[in-house]
Amino acid sequence: MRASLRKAHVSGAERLIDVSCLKEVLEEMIRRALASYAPPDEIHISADAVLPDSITCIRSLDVKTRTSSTMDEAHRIAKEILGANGISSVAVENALRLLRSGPTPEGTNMRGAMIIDALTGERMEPDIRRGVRVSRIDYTEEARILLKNRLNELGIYHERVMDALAIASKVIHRNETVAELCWSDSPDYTTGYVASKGSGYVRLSSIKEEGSLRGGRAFFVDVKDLHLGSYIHYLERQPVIIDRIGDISEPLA
Ligand code: WAQ
Ligand code: MG
Repeated sequence: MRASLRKAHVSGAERLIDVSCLKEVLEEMIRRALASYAPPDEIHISADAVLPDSITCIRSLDVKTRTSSTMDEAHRIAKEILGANGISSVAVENALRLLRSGPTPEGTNMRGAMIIDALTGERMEPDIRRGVRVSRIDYTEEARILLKNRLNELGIYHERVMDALAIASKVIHRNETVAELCWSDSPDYTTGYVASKGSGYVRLSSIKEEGSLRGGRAFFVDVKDLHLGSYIHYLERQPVIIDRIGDISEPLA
């Protein structure tokens, strides 16, 4: 599902489900579109069949939570983790700047993500207004329930955490991805994350100003051995199911 207001993206969601749940999930998609921070004037919902044999099963990334009291502190932690993963400071600064100002040339949000060269900081996605939209990703029913219960136990459950962990786990699973940086475009959701193979999914509170409408995603890639077309095809088209849940740690101050 994707919803927009005056052509600007306001909400989206992706599922990979058994056809028997289609009606229920389509209703859920409409509920979500209508619950976005701005009431959309366009909603697109599409459903297509995938071959069961083409599905890859993966484990979700381990989850940690780092609590910051200021945006500077959250950005410092983000830089530290991204730097430790070998992402150059020019690439990190570029991503932070674009996510703060709105990644399209008009300074609005994209429907998808930026792909950024981890060394040069250059953008590589073919359409810098749309970005690359990760799709065909979901949890098995058992994994979804397990994760939801665990997040609830730790007091960090939010529908956004479930969705974002699924996206990050799919993105990081692919070898060309070095790390991801993300925060929401919703003005009232100020927790974002950095994800990588080494660090797992690290939630960072206060990563954006309360009230800011700007958000997005940056996938940092290693361009050595990168075939952009097949990388994007994996993100957008390869069906991936999370059937095992990684460790979820208690929030750290
Ligand atoms: N594929 C690629 N990019 C996407 C996708 C997707 N499937 N969905 C959203 N984006 C991009 C798009 O530019 C959005 O404007 C931006 O990301 C933010 O999307 O653990 O809610 O759905 O508490 O607003 C992080 C959760 C929440 C942190 C992120 O993102 C936590 C969130 P939103
Ligand atoms: Mg949003």
